[in-house]
Amino acid sequence: MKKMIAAVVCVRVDIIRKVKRLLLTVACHLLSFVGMAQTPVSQTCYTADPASLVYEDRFYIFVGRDEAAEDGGWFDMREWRIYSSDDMVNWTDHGARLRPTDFEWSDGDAWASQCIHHNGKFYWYVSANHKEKGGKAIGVAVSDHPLGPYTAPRGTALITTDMTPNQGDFDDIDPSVFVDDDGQAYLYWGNGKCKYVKLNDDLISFSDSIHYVDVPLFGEAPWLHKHNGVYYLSYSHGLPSTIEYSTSTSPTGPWTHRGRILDPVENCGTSHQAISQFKDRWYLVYHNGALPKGGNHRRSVCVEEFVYNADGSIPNLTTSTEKR
Ligand code: FUB
Repeated sequence: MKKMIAAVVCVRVDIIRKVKRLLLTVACHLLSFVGMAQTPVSQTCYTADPASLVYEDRFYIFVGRDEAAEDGGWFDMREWRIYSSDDMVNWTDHGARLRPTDFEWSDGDAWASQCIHHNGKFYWYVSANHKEKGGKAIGVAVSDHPLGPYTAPRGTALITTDMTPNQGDFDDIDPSVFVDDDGQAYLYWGNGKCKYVKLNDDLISFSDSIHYVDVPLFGEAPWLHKHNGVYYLSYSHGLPSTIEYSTSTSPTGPWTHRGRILDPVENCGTSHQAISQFKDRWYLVYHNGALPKGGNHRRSVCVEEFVYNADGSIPNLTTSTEKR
């Protein structure tokens, strides 16, 4: 009798699971039918620190994967992943494409990254632990295709903690590279203080000295983009973090604070954003902690479309888990 009851329970659990799966699939199809984004972009793993890249009619998002346990008190990040879409509704999960251990100098912590396309190659800048020098460092991997394979062209990191002394273990994080119309590339990064260097033409080295930039309310996560000839530097501020931005007539400043793009996000202290134009529309990608069992170290990357105000300012965006 006990065996029969157990068998019936098993069959019912199985049916419930199948119905749930079916409902989820139908919901996803309905969302795509009415033109709504699947957001968060990944529903199957936690993702953070998005960086966008537009290439050949596809919108790519490069992220770090959050693998902390539900009660985990700190980041557990071991890989960088890529997602892409050609309609901002349906997303392809390309899986893990780079790991800290792909860099000779690193032994872990896949913190924020950004990939850019320049002169036919893809340069993926990352922040990760430096196993000998300590602290976080910034390195670069290169590929002929946005999805890789990526290889590290130098045996060493590009930026290490000894180059920016006395600022703590996390000051060399969150790389963001911007190539201006004249071909000059700028690497921005930092926590606490915002820094930049002009990169050499090879994009994997620099001869410039490191500049410390005065950016109002700067916390971390710099992202530089250009719109109608104006340079926009967005970044996170405070904890729980907001996303603020400043503008300038030059990629090196001086920077004038223009406003707040995002209030603190749902269920997560940090905030990290990227901004790109795709098919004549502008998108902000960011993370929150809104997925079930999500939180500070189990974040989720989302997308929000926005329209510049008439004066070129970026509106304060009401983010949503339901619309793009
Ligand atoms: O994901 C680890 C760190 O948290 C990033 O480098 C910061 O931008 C913050 O999001």
